[in-house]
Amino acid sequence: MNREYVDLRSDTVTKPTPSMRRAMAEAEVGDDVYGEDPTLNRLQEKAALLMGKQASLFFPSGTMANQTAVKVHTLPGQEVICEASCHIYNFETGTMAAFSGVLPRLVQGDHGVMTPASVEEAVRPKSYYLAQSALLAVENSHNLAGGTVTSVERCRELGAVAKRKGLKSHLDGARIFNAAAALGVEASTIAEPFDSVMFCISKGLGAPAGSLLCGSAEFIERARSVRKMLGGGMRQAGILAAAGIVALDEIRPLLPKDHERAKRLAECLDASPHFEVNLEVTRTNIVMTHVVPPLDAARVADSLRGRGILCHSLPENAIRFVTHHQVNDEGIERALEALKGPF
Ligand code: TLP
Repeated sequence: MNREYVDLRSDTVTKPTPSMRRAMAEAEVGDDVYGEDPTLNRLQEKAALLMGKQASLFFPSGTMANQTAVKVHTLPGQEVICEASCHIYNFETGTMAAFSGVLPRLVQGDHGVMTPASVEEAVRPKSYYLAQSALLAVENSHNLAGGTVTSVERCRELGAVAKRKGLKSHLDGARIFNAAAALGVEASTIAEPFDSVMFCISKGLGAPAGSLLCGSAEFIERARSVRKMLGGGMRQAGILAAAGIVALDEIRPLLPKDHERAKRLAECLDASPHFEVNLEVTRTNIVMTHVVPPLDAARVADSLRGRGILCHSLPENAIRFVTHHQVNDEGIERALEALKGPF
């Protein structure tokens, strides 16, 4: 990618820092399929501690970790209750159906946030002829809704409904540290009501690859065999884990700065006649903007590319901008200049 671009397509575009590269080069490694990679074991211990769970397991991607959780928590023919615009259903290529043989039961959230009542309503009554509800999946922060955050209280209420109704619960916390920074709490407080949680080191934290699935020791043992089934046992993966440890130590504290930059972008966009942003729910590093017709989101994104700014246009005339530690204040100002148009 040309150095001149300000890349706001996603926080997944972040490249390893020199400090990560050094840690990767020097990492002590072993065969993780034998459980013998000391650096990977260190990352897994750290992840479990940060999430307040007994154990954790390293995966090459968030998708594999999420779908492993679905597989472990469900049986074929059962249902997963999830928010209508969640990643696990919309962007993971139908894996819950293809791999776990389960049905999604969608609940419409308010900017991605479900109510306990709507979840309770979606739970199927016990019956031999109905697909049985097995799992509640929550996403925090919520990507497609614009990086929106579910409060700690709401997480507790959702976890409580799942428990009361006999469902397992999983948190897609790909960006849980963004949610934690926005809420001013520890990530473990957000994860506490859920049986399992997945977080990514490859997004705003900036590591080159990897996600951690965390839960009880028994859950993680079952997840280990599902991961192997998927070909996700990676041998000397300590090379990647080393970058993940640096990401957690050095980049995690920078997330509030990404949020400030996203806020500046959101406020300027909303002040423009061409864009609308819900400023109230824009609290993390994702800015979802509605493009005001007759302007067309895809055309605007194309035109921005021509001016060195990369972003994603989405259905419903929306554009997503994602801030991360490799776009500084100057990058944001360049984006704002380009966003003045004309388009
Ligand atoms: N999100 C990506 C794209 O897939 C949309 C992005 O650019 O934001 N959960 C959530 C909430 C995610 O946002 C993502 C990736 C995943 C899971 C999957 O992670 P990966 O890409 O590692 O499989």
